[in-house]
Amino acid sequence: MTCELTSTPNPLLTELPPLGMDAANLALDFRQYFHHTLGRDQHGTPPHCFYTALAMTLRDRLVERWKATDAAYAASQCKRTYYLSLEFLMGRALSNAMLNLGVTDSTSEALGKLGLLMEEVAEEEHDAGLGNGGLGRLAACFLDSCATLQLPVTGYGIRYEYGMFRQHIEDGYQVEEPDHWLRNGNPWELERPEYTQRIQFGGRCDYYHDTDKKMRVRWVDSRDVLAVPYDIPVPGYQNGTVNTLRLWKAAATDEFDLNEFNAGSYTEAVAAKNAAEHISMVLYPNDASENGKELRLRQQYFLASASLQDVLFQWTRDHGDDFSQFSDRVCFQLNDTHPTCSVAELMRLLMDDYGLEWAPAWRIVSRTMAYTNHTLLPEALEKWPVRMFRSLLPRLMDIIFEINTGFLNEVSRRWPGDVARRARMSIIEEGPEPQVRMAYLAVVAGFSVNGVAELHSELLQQDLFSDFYQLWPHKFNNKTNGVTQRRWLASSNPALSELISDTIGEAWVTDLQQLRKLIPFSGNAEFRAKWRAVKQDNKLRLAALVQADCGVAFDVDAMFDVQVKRIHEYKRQLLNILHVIHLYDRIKRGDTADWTPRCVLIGGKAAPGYAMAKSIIKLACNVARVVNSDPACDGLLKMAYLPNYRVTAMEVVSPGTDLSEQISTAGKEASGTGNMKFMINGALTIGTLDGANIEIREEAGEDNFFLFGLTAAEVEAHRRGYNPQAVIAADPDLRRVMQLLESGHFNPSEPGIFDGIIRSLTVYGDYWMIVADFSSYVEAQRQAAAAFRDEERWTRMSIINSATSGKFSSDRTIQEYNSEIWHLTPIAANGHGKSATPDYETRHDRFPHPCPPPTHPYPNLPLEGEGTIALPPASGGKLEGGTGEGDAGSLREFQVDRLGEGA
Ligand code: 26Q
Repeated sequence: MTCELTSTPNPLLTELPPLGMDAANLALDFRQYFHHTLGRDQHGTPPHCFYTALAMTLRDRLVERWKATDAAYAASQCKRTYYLSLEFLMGRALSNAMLNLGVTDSTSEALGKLGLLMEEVAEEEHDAGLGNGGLGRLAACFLDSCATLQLPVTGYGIRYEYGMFRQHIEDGYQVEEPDHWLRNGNPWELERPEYTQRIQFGGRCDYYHDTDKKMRVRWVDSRDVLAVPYDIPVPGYQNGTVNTLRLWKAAATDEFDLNEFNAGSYTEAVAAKNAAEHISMVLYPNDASENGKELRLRQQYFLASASLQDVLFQWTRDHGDDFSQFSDRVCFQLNDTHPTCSVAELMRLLMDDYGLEWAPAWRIVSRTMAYTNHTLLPEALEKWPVRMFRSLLPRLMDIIFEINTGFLNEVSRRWPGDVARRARMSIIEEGPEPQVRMAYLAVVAGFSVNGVAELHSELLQQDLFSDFYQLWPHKFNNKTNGVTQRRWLASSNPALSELISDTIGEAWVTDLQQLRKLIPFSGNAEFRAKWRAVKQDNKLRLAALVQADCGVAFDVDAMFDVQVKRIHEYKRQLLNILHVIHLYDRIKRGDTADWTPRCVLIGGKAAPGYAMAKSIIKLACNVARVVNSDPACDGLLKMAYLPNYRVTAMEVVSPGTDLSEQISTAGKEASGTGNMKFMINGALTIGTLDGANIEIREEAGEDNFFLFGLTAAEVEAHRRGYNPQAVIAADPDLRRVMQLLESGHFNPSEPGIFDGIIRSLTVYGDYWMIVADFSSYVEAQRQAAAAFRDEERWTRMSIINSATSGKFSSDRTIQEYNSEIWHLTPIAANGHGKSATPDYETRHDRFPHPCPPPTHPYPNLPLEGEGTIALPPASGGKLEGGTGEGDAGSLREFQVDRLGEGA
């Protein structure tokens, strides 16, 4: 039961005076929380209490704006997007909240008065590591951009009790440890038990005729689980907007206990409760699908069903059971296939719970679902055995068969008699163990299918989804990824941010293309000196981290050469390690003329079951040990393996990096987003023509990028008749590297442990083309080293990289999602929660490319002669502004002149 406080003016509901944003008010609230809420004093206070008191102080300010934002969205009846994702890799929230509220300085002052150091308090926060890597962090960057653009977008995910495991390195081996990130509580979340949903599993379908003699379906005899929402505020940048990330926790139903209890078994009742709560217990730590794990399918359906029921609950509260406007007002963005159960679940809810017929339900589903693909790797494409699917989700399985029947009929109409094509395109893969192909389900149902970089989207159309592209070319589009500059520059690199703002103003914080204004300053020696000084400071910070976590001393005058990302064969950390061995070999042979001292840092987690990835970690650690303990390498080469790489580590790593390693086999990395974080912070990239690297190089100019390796097309062509052993034999550098490896030089007391790696490069045919790309990589590394020795040249290139990184803001990405897929109108949360900066109502002037009012919600979708679709009310002047005034377009020509100068 909920309380309805609707009677006569009730003082409980009248608005409170706005909370003060100055140091005095913040300090007062902090003390209040410290003493009264947390009940602490001078004796033995655990350090996390200081953090909690501060988080609560800031959260109050967020909640003010949160409620105002909710009210503004409700009042405008605007269209909304729901971003469905099994992962949200949020990292820490504290400094982001301060930045976006505009209270970083006043908070620091307040804490200072209380004898506390902000940096120390902030260190107490655990990362919210509810994601594996790129896909999860992308979701977090997108939420930040949506709030900053004042778009009504809600994230839906799972509140995992245990996020991404913590990684230790013991004797060079990865050791996983559970990440109990909620141990000290989570001050940012708000439990909302009043919006609990019920989720069904198992049981069977009961087909019956209703009172109108219509055939209906009931899902009966199911084992149910409750989904309890926890809301997390997502603040926009100093604009009064706070959006919501709603995370679901699994809980047992009451009758769960009761049934078992009545059967006389208390312990079984508790065990059953446990089983229910397992669903949200742990994030799967694989960033390629772990096929066939039933618990993972449970998680996926749990998220889909809870979120859709929640959306439909809100819809019917506002519109009754009139769904005629639903697809004009609602969009679901599926973050990869993981939430694709949503397609069938929305059909089920509309038909079985709300009484719609198949055709109108399908019309709604196929106009509201949009799908983003994040991988081309065949092993990462999700498939579920029909048998498992049917026993866990019987009603959904029936619906998927029905969708497939309708779809295959369409295929037959388009390609009569083409049986092979029907089998190829079927959502159900036939075979001894038939499987549901989740990506095909998403493509069939979605009105939009996008890849995450130009090359990737192109390959989706030409390769993975080519049959579907022929059938429905209008569905396919590209949305090149981006990252939020608020976290990845403003917050994580304060010194560079200050230098940039002092030089070109602060507008880059919400309009990253403004960085182009830095291009002319690359020619200014004084500015270059300042840029270098900032980089040196950031390298000191990174060196301190490496010293603390790896026990290796990095010299800040050396080139910091960094590769941090998940460990995967296709990302080719092995190629990087082979290059280090090559440098070591050169040192040992005395080939050190014109040497550039280098510190190589590798970091990242391996999926616990991925043996080859774990061997690669071990090899990196062993090579590091040999290099670092050989006096011949002193002052020339150092190497370290950074344990437990995560969002918070990247906040120190990217500002302190000189050279960013983006060296995947061409055609395999969908986009990459680490590459963008490094570029924004002024690192130069050594990379292949893969993912977003291609676009990074286009923006920076080819002279400011160290390119090597086969292209995606060449990789495929190369496979025919490729003989890596012949290539090794013909390359003396690589031959010596392989000899060192094979001789056991890096594993004298652990014979044979790298045989798997060696064989993968030789007798198993080098699938990832490491041998094929080796010499070209070494040459690009030589060029990078030579460029680094000329510090003025390197600084110029560094500035140009940062200055031309504007495209890689997630603000741009989200503007594109919005103008081409979602068609949302920005809504300002005016007049409610006050912002620290008074000008937030006109903040849209900051965006150079406002979303135009939609002319047609789905510009590419042919309508079936049913007239135009009603649009949400246009937003007055809100869409105006940013016509290019103050934009840096004219600097492009300047750049063309300057690029290459001195290069
Ligand atoms: C699926 C089923 C069962 C268990 C696990 C999974 C699973 C989980 C995570 C599959 C894939 C992922 C994550 C994929 C990922 O992070 N992909 C990356 O997405 C980035 C954002 O678009 C891209 O930049 C990267 O290129 C891409 O590898």
